[in-house]
Amino acid sequence: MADPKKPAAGAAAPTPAAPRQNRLGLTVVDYKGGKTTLCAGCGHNAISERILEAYFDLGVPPERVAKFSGIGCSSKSPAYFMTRSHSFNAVHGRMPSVATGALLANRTLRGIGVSGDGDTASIGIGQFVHLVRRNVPMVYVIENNGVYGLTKGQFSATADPGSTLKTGAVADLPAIDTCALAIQLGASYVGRSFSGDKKQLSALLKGAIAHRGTALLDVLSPCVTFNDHEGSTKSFAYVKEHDEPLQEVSWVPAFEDITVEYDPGTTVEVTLHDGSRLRLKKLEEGYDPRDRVASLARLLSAQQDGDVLTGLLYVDPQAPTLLDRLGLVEAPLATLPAERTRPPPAVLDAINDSLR
Ligand SMILES: Cc1ncc(C[n+]2csc(CCOP(=O)(O)OP(=O)(O)O)c2C)c(N)n1
Ligand code: SF4
Ligand SMILES: [Mg+2]
Repeated sequence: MADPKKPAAGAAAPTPAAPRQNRLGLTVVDYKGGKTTLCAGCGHNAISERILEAYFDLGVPPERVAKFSGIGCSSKSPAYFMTRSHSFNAVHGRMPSVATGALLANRTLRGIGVSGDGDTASIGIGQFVHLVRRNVPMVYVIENNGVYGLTKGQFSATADPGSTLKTGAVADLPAIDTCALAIQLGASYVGRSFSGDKKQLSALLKGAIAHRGTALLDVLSPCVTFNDHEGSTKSFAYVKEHDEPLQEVSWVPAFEDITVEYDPGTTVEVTLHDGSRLRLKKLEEGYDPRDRVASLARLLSAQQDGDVLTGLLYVDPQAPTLLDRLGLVEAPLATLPAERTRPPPAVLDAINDSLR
């Protein structure tokens, strides 16, 4: 008897389904990067996948995106998504100043920084805090594994006190919570997620891309080679067991009106600057991500209990960005001709006269 799953002899082979296209007519292949050289199972690889899918789904032209990073396994990640975008692999801990300069020079670029917990919270903390307090318009992803993966697993400044290395060394200093720090400094979009939580991370990334100021995402991303053992608080097992989601995050882009099912009494909706919406179904009674003081209090109490609070922790869609504060012209500075950047003689004469 003929096998019903096989085409009959002489029949044409079925045509494979055409790949899904986004609103620009591009397929996900147009958003791919180089082949990863990171360890198999490294959390950073999953984050790269979520990032490229988010830009694809939102229909952002890859050529309009500028990727920035420092040094570390995490900072190698921009090579593994969106080859067609601009990219700058900076010095260890110095990505924020490079990104700030580039985004000031060309305000039409959509910036994304990918950094590590060492790159951001250890060597780069001085640069990080100023990027956040300036509200530089960009997405900033910290791939947080609690160690310096690239240099063989020493503790970083986000390692929780009491956690151990494979060697048995115990972390004895207080951990820096980059989300609490960012909220305290006036950050305008702050979330925490886990590389293994596809749905939550995708929604938070899309919200971050649509946000107009600094959108900080601290993403727990286990280092399978140096920090995925029993004494670690950044291992797959620990995060799965202690993950405390604040809400279920749904994302509605400005260009698509999808009806998301939700229960009115338990949902908060945040409209971002471009008209897209984040719908947050509260799992926790009374949590409002627009309340800065409450978000800090929740973070500190979760920390005390050894829980990993995930979700959208804080958002202020209207906070002025660095570009607003500087009153930058709409045209990118990099494209302005000399006549527009050089003051005319009459202006210089007036300044000189005023100093006489
Ligand atoms: C100025 C400077 N100091 C030290 C180093 C060595 N170094 C390279 S990567 C790294 C830590 C990276 O850790 P993290 O940012 O957490 O990235 P991961 O590898 O864990 O993803 C260090 C200390 C360096 N490259 N440059
Ligand atoms: S050493 Fe750790 S952080 Fe680096 S690629 Fe391997 S698993 Fe990832
Ligand atoms: Mg690290």
